[in-house]
Amino acid sequence: MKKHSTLGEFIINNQKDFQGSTGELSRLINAIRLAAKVVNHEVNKAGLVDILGAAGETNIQGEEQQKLDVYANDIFMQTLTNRQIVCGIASEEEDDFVVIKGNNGKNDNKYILLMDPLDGSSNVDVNVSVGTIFSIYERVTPTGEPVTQDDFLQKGDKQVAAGYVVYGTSTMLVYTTGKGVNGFTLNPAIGTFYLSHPNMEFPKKGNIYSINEANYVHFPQGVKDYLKYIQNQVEKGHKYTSRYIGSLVSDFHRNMIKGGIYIYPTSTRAPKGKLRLLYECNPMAFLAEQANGLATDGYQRILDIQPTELHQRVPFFCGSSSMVTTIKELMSAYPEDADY
Ligand code: AHM
Ligand code: MG
Repeated sequence: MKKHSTLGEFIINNQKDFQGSTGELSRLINAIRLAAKVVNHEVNKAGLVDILGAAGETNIQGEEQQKLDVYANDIFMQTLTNRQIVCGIASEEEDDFVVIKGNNGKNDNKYILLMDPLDGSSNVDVNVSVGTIFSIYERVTPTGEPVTQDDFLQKGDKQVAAGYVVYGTSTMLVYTTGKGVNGFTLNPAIGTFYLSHPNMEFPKKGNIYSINEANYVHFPQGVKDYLKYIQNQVEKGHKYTSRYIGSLVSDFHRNMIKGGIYIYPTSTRAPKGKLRLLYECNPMAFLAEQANGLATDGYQRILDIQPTELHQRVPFFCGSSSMVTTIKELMSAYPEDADY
């Protein structure tokens, strides 16, 4: 692969890695690439909201302004539906999954997609990075039939591809098809993503921990023990640092590059955690494992969890392998259902 290949070239070159490939997955990633560019354009204009009008208001052209997370959802939904490349979509913004019907009422596509179209969207108002997260599976029900809940409630281990777009100081699309993780940076002048971060990997050890420490008193004892362990290590001269953007995609992205752990545990306030298994934790866990990292719910590998609901929440511990292993060991001193 030459150094500065574009995402389009990369997708074509990698298609041959999949035996018997029909190009369906390539077309799907291409559609995500297109939708990401459209959403990026709109996210970039968010700072002009005072001039163009806030969500719910009418702008000078007389158009109703949409909230950005609703807008992002519509763009991804429309792009994937118009191109007829998936047979079903589940989204954080939709109560139930959506069945995509083909032109003649029949849909022969084999993939379903789950997404969080704009994660961390409360950060938009203050000009902080947000992201799109996506997860792709092959359907398990017969081709041609309308998809059912069974197609969406698959273990994360069955993912065919997953990735995210981070709308940051640069916009990047990072994804895996199970053969490592690659990152592409958008050149906004020409609207092209270039391979900028080939074979991304979490450093085995890291010194960044990302957690909303304001919830400390509500955390399980194992998490409190880990934070105490970090403080003791700092006292001994180890360099740990706390970094928390409050935007999962951005926190994950930084930790993957620099080495670190992201933690969103259960708490007395959020007994099941906050993050969603199907379209936040599973895709991030797949990426993490493909990048030599680990992801657990504190006790169990995220990708082994059998989902029971579309919008299910799980605690999430994800990042550099040695950090995740340490916190898992500390968690194992307490039963999973312990009162704290
Ligand atoms: P959202 O899907 O409503 O945007 O919430 C998910 C976000 C994550 O991006 C972020 O890591 C987390 O919520 C922050 O939560 P908190 O403000 O409780 O620390
Ligand atoms: Mg979210």
